[in-house]
Amino acid sequence: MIFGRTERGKAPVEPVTLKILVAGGFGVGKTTLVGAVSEIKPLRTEELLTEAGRPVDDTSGVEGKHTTTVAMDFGRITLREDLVLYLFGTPGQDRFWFLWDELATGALGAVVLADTRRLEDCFAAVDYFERRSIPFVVGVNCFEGASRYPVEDVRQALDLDAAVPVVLCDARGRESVKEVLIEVVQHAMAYAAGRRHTVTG
Ligand SMILES: Nc1nc2c(ncn2[C@@H]2O[C@H](COP(=O)(O)OP(=O)(O)OP(=O)(O)O)[C@@H](O)[C@H]2O)c(=O)[nH]1
Ligand SMILES: [Mg+2]
Repeated sequence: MIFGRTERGKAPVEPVTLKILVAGGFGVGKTTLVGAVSEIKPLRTEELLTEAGRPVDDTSGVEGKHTTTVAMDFGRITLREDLVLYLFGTPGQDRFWFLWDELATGALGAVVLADTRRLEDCFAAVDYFERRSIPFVVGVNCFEGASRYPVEDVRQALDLDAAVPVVLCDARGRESVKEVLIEVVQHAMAYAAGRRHTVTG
């Protein structure tokens, strides 16, 4: 393709499709992230947060939040002509943990979204991917009003391996989210190549 013109006679490329999970604690911006980049109308499974859920659904920091994901988010983005990502956003609340194994099946990699005001909320997601050897990157969703920390401080606080990329992002921004996704794909590829090397070498 040159400036929008398809070269004649060239067979269309069958894109590689990869599954990426978007995980992290309650209200950290997972649904927002999938919605910001998806080129199809994202499938959402949002339910209203209710008065009954108030004691367990801690919305401090995201007071404008009225809904929560109860099963998953689904979106799609074409990163390159030959590379399509299917994005699966997980539910953030602990009571939906039973869905995670289903969602994680076949995932190439994951984004763990973090909010520096509630960093501990993403421990469980980090732990989940570490245990299953699913490569992940940490995306620090920079909410206004939250203090900015150097990525190395976040890495230390989460006790991450030096190889795990930590990137600052805005879950509402398409370009910012695309950068995070490119990082996940690159990290997952490097991880897979490293494993092949270990197995064959
Ligand atoms: N200021 C700001 N608000 C954001 C950002 N990302 C998300 N929000 C807001 O924060 C709230 C939570 O976003 P969601 O995308 O629903 O979070 P979630 O992680 O999917 O939440 P659960 O599914 O309930 O775990 C929403 O009201 C968003 O509009 C951000 O980068 N900055
Ligand atoms: Mg959600």
